[in-house]
Amino acid sequence: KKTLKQTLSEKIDKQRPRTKKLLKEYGDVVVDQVTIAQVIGGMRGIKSLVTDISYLDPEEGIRYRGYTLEEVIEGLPKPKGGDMPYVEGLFYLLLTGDFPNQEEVQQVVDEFSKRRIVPRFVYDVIDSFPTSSHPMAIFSTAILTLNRESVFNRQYQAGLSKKDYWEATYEDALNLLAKLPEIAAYIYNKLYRKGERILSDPNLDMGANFAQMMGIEKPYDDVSRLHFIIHSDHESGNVSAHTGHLVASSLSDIYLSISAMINGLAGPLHGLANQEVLRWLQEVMNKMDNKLPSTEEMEQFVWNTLNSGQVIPGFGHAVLRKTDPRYKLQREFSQKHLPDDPIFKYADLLYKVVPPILQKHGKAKNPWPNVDAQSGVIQWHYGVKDYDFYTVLFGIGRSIGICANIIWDRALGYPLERPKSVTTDMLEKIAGIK
Ligand code: NMX
Ligand code: MLT
Repeated sequence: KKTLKQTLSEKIDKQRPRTKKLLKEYGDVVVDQVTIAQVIGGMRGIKSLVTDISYLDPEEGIRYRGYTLEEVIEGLPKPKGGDMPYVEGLFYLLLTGDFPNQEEVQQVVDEFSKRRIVPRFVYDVIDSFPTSSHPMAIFSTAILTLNRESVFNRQYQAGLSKKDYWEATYEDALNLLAKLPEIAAYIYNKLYRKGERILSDPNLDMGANFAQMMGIEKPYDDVSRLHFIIHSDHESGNVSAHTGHLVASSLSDIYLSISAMINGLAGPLHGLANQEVLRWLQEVMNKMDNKLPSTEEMEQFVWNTLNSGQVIPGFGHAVLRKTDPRYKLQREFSQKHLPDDPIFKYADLLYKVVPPILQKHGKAKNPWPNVDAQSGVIQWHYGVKDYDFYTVLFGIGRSIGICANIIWDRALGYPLERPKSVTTDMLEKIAGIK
């Protein structure tokens, strides 16, 4: 039976000539034009990156390897007794474009299990952080600390050939992904449970193992699987994916690249928004003495936030122009599993109230909720109430997609990323002002 690495190797051999042909024979074909608004405005919309792992349509939302999230969840094998698929199967799909069968998934589960033990020095570094530190800073540092383990670095120093870069990167990626749930749970227990530690079980899949280490009963295994799967990839231009790609393009190893992307994810306009949603909701709940506000009262809270110059976390998007399908999936999950949860009711009220207000406010190009408006609600319900931790969960998921992307970057020989900058003077000349 073929391993994931063998299957991937065949896919890479097939893909390399396609990229080579585009580059050699069609390199001069124009893909996009760039306006001054895009240059000043965070490069919004410029088609300047390539990935086959996922594509984000503004209206429809994300597809992984051409499949909607529903199709991915439907098509991937599920562990016995689970409603959500193996996260390891998603990694197989993102890397190869194929849905694995049960046996192929089990191979990946076993690979992860073998590689999950975290070296002592990583725990020592985590232990040395003050407990008032943000978990994302600890998470990023713990990942960085693992850089000394890099197979890629070792082989590069020994004279690795370019065509083999991806294989060493693949080893690093698996070694890191297998350890992330262990590292995250350790940070959680250190910060919020006085260091009480529940060990992992080598016989469990990633989602179940994470639930076990968090000490949370079913269906938190499915919650974790769903969470990691829907957060894994969002094409290449988002801050975390782009950072991972950029840093890896200088041949920094997986640990340096993933640590860097985690730092981008930790910003409130990106992944940290899921923490911000809960913080904002808690403020509203405190003001309301935990009573559900009326529609008018909620509208007033939203306007107060906007009028004080802040954004409404969990709403808006740089690409999406409709409700995020990741939001919808989590809302459906909440309707099924926690319909009476007070925080869910609050979040649902926001779904009704915020979009028309943002439309009236007239600034946000997309008034609809994004993934972060729901994810914390589910975590809260299952007892993970320390919302500072939520972005770490996002980070585990996102690492899966970015690792898959970096492996392919190396396989296709994508070069160092180095766009060109201009000065304001130059822009004024281009605009005809000077
Ligand atoms: N609340 C208030 N104002 C908003 C919001 C919002 N949710 N979304 C956008 N705007 C404002 C934005 O600040 C900007 O204002 P200004 O002209 O004063 O600079 C204006 O509307 C135009 O912004 P857009 O072009 O619609 O959005 P952009 O592509 O620049 O940014 C986000 C996208 C996601 C950063 C923005 O919508 C936002 O700040 N949302 C809230 C934070 C959030 O939920 N982030 C998570 C995104 C998903 N993720 O996980 O990464
Ligand atoms: C993401 O998942 O990365 C966010 O939705 C942000 C983005 O796509 O820009």
